[in-house]
Amino acid sequence: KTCLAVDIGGTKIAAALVKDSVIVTRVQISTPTSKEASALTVALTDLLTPLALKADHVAVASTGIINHGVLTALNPDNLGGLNHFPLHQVISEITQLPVVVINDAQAAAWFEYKALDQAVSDMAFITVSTGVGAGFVQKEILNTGTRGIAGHAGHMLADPNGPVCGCGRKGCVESIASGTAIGVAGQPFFGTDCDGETVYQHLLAGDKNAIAIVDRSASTIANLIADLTISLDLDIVVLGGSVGLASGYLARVKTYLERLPNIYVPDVIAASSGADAGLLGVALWAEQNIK
Ligand code: BMX
Ligand code: ZN
Repeated sequence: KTCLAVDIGGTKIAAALVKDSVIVTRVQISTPTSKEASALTVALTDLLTPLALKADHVAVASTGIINHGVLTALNPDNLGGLNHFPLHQVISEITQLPVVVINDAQAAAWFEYKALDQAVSDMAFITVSTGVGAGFVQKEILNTGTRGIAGHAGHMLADPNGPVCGCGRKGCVESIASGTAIGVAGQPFFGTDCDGETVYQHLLAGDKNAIAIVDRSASTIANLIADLTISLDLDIVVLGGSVGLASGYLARVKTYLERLPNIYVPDVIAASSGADAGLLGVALWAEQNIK
């Protein structure tokens, strides 16, 4: 069977034909920055129509809360303000194929879990990217949540005096640690065009302000890992996303974790499949869950 896998993120939408867990064809576009649902429908139609002809079913991983196929943004800022979209219905109409949809970080968690080379019962995957997402495997089962919310650990409290998050709560992990937040924190030092990558370039050049901003992100993620470990009894945490996989970031997270008592410190490893974990994970998920 050939799966048309789709990964809808805050900055890019990727689509691929996947056969036996191998990507055969892969295409990518920028996520429309419009809060009009029609912009996303048009983009998906152009992207998916040609690929659907070669597929047996469709597996979609998307940023946002996926509640029975409907996408609701927890942080609408990550989707250009779009906060409600009937993803399952729209993609069914475009492709005329069976469709499954789950959250992007949940999908990536499933791929990373299956890719582990040791027997593990409980793991968390954390992506630090446009936002901060997570997916939990508990007793060998991916927790997608009754309402699709499970895993949204990027919106746990990191600092009650922190910035207001796009979700409306003050001081979420995401509002401090995400690539977007790193970029915003860098603007007073590096100009209004500054994004996460700009800060990272300054960090690599030894800039003190950039180091402080990335360290704040890394220590926030270390505390999140500790909180998840003590609440979910984790064997291992896998860290991914463009920031999570950036040079030296994981080492910084580990430095902060090592200051904590042992019981809070799981094994922490880098994601094995960088940018494709969502695509491959949701394709694997569909094998078991397509109706
Ligand atoms: C946000 C939230 C999560 C998502 C996470 C990572 C929205 C639109 N998204 O916390 O559902 O998993 O970002 O998303 O509310 P990414 O776009 O950074 O991969
Ligand atoms: Zn939030």
